Amino acid sequence: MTREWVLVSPGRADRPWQGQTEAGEAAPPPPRYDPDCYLCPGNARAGGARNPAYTGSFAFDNDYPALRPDVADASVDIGQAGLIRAEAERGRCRVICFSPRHDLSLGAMSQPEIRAVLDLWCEETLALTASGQLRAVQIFENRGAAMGASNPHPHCQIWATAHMPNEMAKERVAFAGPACPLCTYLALEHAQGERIVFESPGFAVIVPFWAIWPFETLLIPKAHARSLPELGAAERDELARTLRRLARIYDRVFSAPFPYSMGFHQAPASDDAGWHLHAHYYPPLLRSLRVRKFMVGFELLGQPQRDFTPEQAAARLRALADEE
Ligand code: H2U
Repeated sequence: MTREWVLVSPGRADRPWQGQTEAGEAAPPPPRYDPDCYLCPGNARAGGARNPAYTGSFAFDNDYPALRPDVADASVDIGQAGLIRAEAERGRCRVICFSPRHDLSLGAMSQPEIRAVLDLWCEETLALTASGQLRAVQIFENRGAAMGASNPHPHCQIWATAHMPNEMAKERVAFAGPACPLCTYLALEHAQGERIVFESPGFAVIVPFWAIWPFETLLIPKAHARSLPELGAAERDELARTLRRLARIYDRVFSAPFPYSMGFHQAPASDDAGWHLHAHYYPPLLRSLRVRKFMVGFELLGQPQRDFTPEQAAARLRALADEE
């Protein structure tokens, strides 16, 4: 998809480890309501606003947005060399609480509750692009302190930008055609079967052949939908079940809440390239709850390297899948 190589070195996970371990992920479960949480219903946020006594999912403008809508066009290219080049960026940042409950996660929420979150993602996607000013809508969840989540209350963020972010720009090249790479890829994965974690009539969860992170997965709708709002009611129900099922598998890998960053790549507004909606899950853990994969030395200076094969990761995740 991005025309980059990954070095696969099965067996390296056996090497001794005396380095950093993660602390705190296996902390005691949080309470249902935390009076000090800035995301719980009725509580004051750090920015001064107060949350309503919401009973389902709840969206608000990020009080510390990285992007603002009211930015004038501007660009510089010092010496016209393309090296010291900048463009003004406009956008909006939203925060979505999945549930009023402080102690839940997508894996612990019911399918109808997740479906409601999904409907809110669709509404937000349409609302953020309605004015024609913003094109790319990035929905993402940072889960767990190891992935920089600022608070255990189940939530995600949405950043919508006028320009295409780098990762989407790379994928856009692959989606420019003529054939859809994800439709082709799904057919190849079905033929091989080795990297599929689980599937339902409408969705497949795969450890992609090009996975970088140890337990990285790709969630793909089998039908060629371009964006979340394009999914019909039955597909949304099924996607909600899929999100729940995958979250539960991850939490079984090390018998504890599994940190990750996940997010959807959907067609930018008014884009005519052949996008195929999908979600990436990037979990950082390698050997245990306490030992993560570091993307350092060779990964930073050369290319990503993984310590066991995507087929091994898929087999491990597949063994933890249930019918839920
Ligand atoms: P993360 O846990 O992924 O950082 O998301 C939480 C977001 O919530 C974060 O971007 C915002 C932070 O800016 N936030 C508010 O908008 N209001 C608050 O009162 C605290 C946190």
